[in-house]
Parts: sequence; structure tokens; C-alpha cells
Amino acid sequence: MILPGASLMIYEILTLFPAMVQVPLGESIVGKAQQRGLIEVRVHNIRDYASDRHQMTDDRPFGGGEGMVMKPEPIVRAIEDIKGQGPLPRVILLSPQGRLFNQEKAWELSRLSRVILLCGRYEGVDERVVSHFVDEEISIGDYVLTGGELGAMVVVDAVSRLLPGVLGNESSAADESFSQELLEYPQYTRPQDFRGLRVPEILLSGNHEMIRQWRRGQSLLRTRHRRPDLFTRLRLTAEDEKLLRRAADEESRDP
Ligand code: 9WO
Repeated sequence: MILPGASLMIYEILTLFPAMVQVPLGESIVGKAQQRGLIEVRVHNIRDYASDRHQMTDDRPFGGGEGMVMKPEPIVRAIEDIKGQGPLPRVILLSPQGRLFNQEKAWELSRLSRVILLCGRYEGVDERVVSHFVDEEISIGDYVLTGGELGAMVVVDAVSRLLPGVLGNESSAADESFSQELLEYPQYTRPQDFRGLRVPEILLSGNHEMIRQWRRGQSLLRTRHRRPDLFTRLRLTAEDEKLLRRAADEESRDP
């Protein structure tokens, strides 16, 4: 069956450690999306594009200093080779110097048909590659990793689940258009009593309107507690104010 709006997304991952990304992206929902032809993950070893006898991909930094820098030639050869094989891809470098990745960026990338995800290693990539062959630098968070591979996997995961058909018919990522501004409410499953810890009574009531209100209140309360930065940007309705007060009162009675 052809899914409405289904459009193939191609990820070209450039890395010195292909196995590091190949295996995880073959699992679970992203792996299933590959099998179903909704996405294609092509992993390229940058070393294969090194032309010298020793297939060198790194060298000592001009100006001196610790560690090694990735040489420009193999990376640029790889980018140019891949560019010649299909629709013009956006070239993205995963690096701590990039703009912070978020849900809005994930939606933006989901509208592209092909991206090159360049994963740096060592102390970084020669700046001439960044300035002349990279369209955009993305960071997945304010911490330093040993390379860009985990960042590339985060991007593939977050973008793929937004593509039509990837999550299946029952749950669409589009339902979550608001989910970046409000944290999720707490979830429970069986048993009702786990080592004396009981599921909130309201969730067993079968009263769907009461349950919706309780969940909304929990989401608002959590967001205020844990993400004051998100909370201040919310435009609360009169009902939201009421549900938030109710949730806060309940919590102060039995924390
Ligand atoms: C290592 C280092 C050691 C001594 C002095 C300076 C240094 N900088 C770095 C460094 O930034 N190494 C990076 C390792 C080079 C590019 C690939 N690496 C990387 C990517 N680490 N963390 C990321 C990353 C990617 C996306 N989002 C967050 C972090």
C-alpha cells in the first residue's frame, strides 16, 4: 500500500566508524522504516576516500597544539562523490559549535529529501571544510562527545519519526505539535498496585473528561517545576489556570 504523503528521506552518514551507526539505526522503528523503504541510511567510511598509501584522514594542527585535525581532502572527496549521486543534499556537520537541535529543526529537516551528516572525530575538522563545504552545523546539546556519530543518530531518529508512515497508522507525530511547549503527563500501566505504590485513582475511573483534565494539570505542573523556561512562554487559558492550581493543591496534600 502506498501511504499518502510518503516521501523517501535519504541520510548519507560520513564517519570514520561506520559500525557505530550502522547497527543502532538498523534496530526498532528506524530499522523498520528502512526495511519499508520510507528512509534510506547510507553509511560511508571517510577512510575509503583517503587517496594516500596509508589512507590518512587526520594530521597535526598548524600552529601546534594537542591532538589531530581531520584532513580536508578525504571529506571533500566524499561530499562531492555523494552529491553526484542524487538530489542536492544539505550538508550538516555535527559539532558542539552548531546551533542547538530541537523539535522545530527536526520538522525542518523532515521536509528535505537528502542530507549528508558529517561526523567529526579527533579535535575537529579543518575549518576550510566547515566554511566552504558545510551548509549548517548542528549541536545536539551543550556537552563534548568523542565524535559526531551519536549526534547524527539523534538527528536520524528525531527526523525519521516525523515522516509519514514511520510511526504507523495509530500514532502520528503530528499529534504532538504542542508537545515541545508542554512536558508529558505521567503514564501508568498494570499492576494497579506495585509494591504498595498505587496508580492515581482518577485514571481508573473511566471518566475521560476528568482524566483529560488531570493529565493537562500534571503537564502544566511538571512544566512549571522542571522547565520554567518553557513555562514562561505558555499562554494559559482560564481552564489551564484552574487545572494547574488543582494539580498543585493535590501535590501539596500528598507529594
Ligand atoms: C576536542 C578537544 C580536545 C582538546 C581541545 C579542544 C578540543 N575540542 C574538541 C572537540 O570539540 N572535538 C570534537 C569531537 C571534534 C568534532 C567531533 N567531536 C564532537 C562532536 N564532540 N562532540 C560533538 C557533538 C556533536 C553534536 N552535538 C554535541 C556534541
